[in-house]
Amino acid sequence: MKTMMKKTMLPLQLIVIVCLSYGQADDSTNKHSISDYSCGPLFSHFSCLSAKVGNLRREVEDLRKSRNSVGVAFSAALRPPTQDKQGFGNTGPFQADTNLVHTHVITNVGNAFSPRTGAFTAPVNGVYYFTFTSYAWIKEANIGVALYKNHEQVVLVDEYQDKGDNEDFASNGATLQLAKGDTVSLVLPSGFQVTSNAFKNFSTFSGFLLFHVEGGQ
Ligand SMILES: *[C@@H]1O[C@H](CO)[C@@H](O)[C@H](O)[C@H]1NC(C)=O
Ligand SMILES: [Ca+2]
Repeated sequence: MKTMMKKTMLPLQLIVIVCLSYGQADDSTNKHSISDYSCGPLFSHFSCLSAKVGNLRREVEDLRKSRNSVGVAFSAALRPPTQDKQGFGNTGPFQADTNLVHTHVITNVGNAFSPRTGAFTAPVNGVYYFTFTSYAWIKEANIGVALYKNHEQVVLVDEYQDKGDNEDFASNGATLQLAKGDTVSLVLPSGFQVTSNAFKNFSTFSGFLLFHVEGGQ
């Protein structure tokens, strides 16, 4: 008889727990963590378990919210300092390495990219992907663009124009693990040039958060 009781009690327990936890779903002001609930002798077994389930539901809800709040993605295009009739113009060459500021924002979810400084600033510790495409329409000059993490060059493209070929695209990209506050920007190395267009988005810089790393580097 005793063993019979035990067997029928188990599914009943589950039903009661589920019912209680649904009943608690609106109580979102309770901010205890799961470990605060030890089902000690002072609590009745059912209400203790149902409190645990209710708490787990809220934790899952919080996690879901924090994940959704970290949406980070941008694309921006370079614009020329001066332009010809078709809108084309070159940036550089300069004697020193110079920040390339992509002023035309196409997408900037999360506002982590600044069209004023040209730099992306990581809003959270995480792994990000960046890519850039640089255009050249320059006779006998060299196109080159480098991607920097803080003050360190990470990847570079360069193209030495040979005679008879004066139109090229070059691109590169990198997956970077960043700490909150790290910056990523594009640099025009000294002596190089890049072409852009006032209306078309030829030379671009894009990046996005792949995933958040808890307490990461
Ligand atoms: C450049 O990007 C803008 C969006 O910011 C778009 O409206 C426009 O059509 C693009 N230009 C070309 C020529 O693709
Ligand atoms: Ca070439």
